[in-house]
Amino acid sequence: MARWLTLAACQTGPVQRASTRAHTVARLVALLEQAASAGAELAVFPELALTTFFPRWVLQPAEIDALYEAEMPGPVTQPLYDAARRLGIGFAIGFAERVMVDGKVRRFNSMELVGPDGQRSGRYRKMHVPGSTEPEAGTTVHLERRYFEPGDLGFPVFDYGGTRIGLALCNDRRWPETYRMLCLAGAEVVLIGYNTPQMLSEAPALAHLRMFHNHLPMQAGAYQNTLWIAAAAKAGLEDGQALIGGSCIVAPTGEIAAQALSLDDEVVVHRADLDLIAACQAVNFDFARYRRPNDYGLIVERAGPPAAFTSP
Ligand code: CDT
Repeated sequence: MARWLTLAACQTGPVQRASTRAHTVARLVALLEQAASAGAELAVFPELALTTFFPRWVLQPAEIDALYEAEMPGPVTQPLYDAARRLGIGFAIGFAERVMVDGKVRRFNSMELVGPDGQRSGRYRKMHVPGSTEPEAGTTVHLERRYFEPGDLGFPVFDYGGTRIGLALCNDRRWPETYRMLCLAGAEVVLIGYNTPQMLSEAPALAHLRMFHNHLPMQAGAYQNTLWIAAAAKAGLEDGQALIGGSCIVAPTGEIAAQALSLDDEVVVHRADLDLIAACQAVNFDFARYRRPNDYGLIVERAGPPAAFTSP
């Protein structure tokens, strides 16, 4: 029997620091309603969808806790979970997670997967946390490592009504390991949320490539790992910083099946043919038949210069 899953990438425009969480959640509910009315069964929201991208600032300790969620859902985010149940559509959402573990506060850049029953069905904590803990001269201030520790859950894969779902956040999408780990764990669909600045002061020569470098790894990751990908940006001018859009749904062929046109709240929907995964595997990526992990040689972390060549 043919297998289909209709995916929605729910891009948001900026979430300014002055916005209330309740106002932002109402925007997300409206996007979820649009996605459901277009027939979507599973939607993805951006990374840190509930707040401004606060790692662009050095904040005072007293300001920080208000930007994290101590529980999901909490009283303010509950309407989103209620909407999922009412509409019969699941979603994944990025948020700043604060948890107490053994009496110690831990903070992660996380994503939650919620089922069409409005119940939590998975959690991921961002593995590739970019930036620094302190502003560094000559670079765009990007302090994710000040506010989040790297994830401790690996790349889990979750069952979503018979489809295997993986999650990833922003910088993760640039790393081949993300897709390969999820693929090896059996993922069929990867949901990604991101906040990507348009300009990096340390690399003006790359400025015109920001969108290319957004789509390139997702298209390659989808193709080489036979995955569907739905990726949602937080876009537009947020608290003075321009964020790229380009939210999209990518097929296992590497093609972009649908893409956002604005830098604002926008829903992109595509009915994903899950059988395309097997077709792509049969053509090029029959891992069991052709992949040779035992023969690839010694894996050396950060290998030094190559040894002088000697003929055998
Ligand atoms: N949020 C996030 O991971 N953003 C990064 C920008 C890093 S710039 C130091 C990204 O890869 O888009």
